[in-house]
Amino acid sequence: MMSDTHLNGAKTNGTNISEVKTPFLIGVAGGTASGKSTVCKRIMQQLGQAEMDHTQRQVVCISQDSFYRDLTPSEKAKADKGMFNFDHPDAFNEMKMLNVLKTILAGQKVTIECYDYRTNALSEKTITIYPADVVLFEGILVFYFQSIRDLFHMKLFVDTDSDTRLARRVPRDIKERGRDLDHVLNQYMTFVKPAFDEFCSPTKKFADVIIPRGADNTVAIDLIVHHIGEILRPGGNANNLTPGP
Ligand code: UZR
Ligand code: MG
Repeated sequence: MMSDTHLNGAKTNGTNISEVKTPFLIGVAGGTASGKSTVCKRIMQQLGQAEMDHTQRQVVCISQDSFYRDLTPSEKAKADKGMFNFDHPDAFNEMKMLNVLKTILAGQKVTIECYDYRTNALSEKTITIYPADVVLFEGILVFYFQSIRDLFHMKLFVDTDSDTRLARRVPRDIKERGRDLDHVLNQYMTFVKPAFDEFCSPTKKFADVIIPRGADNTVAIDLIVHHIGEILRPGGNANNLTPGP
């Protein structure tokens, strides 16, 4: 949603608020293992920001994984057996997402907890997001919640075939997330696939840009990067965005 207000409305009540850096907030949704994180990484790399110190980085990326809610002991026991549905909207803390994104849009620094897939819980590790010109927020359900969806200035949906996604998800869960094959396939058929069809896939309609084939789609990424580059350019729109709606 890129209304005139975002692009032009640098003043409220006669006060120039352009000193407050309101980032351009981009939502990146798509099914599991569609390549959301890679698309975000490519966008950051192409903008030449990835290697920069994060205190001065103009483009930062955060993941919806950081907003899984705390599980009750019985939910935790289910999760350990692969019987908790992490692909359902109820698994997320909507208020926390909303508060953090609003803080970011207000140009303030925030600290975000990182998620540990091996323990199915937030870890001790945190990252601090400093005021940035562009913030990418990626996750399976970032367009599901209307309150969150309404905050984005631009919405991207990474659209990768489900067989490709499954072929990526299996080795990733085994290698990086410490699972065995039976567990991964069982979880996929029980929770991941039905939840994708019910909650994630329908949010494609909210996207401004749909990226087929994910990170392989260099043309789409180039176009997006070009647009972001325009925003970051001195005198570009990043200097006069109003805080999110
Ligand atoms: P991406 N997920 C886990 O596997 N374990 C957890 O503790 C938390 C989440 C999975 C979740 C979803 N599903 O499919 C995936 N399950 O992380 C989303 N089961 O992450 O978009 O990177 O694939
Ligand atoms: Mg991911």
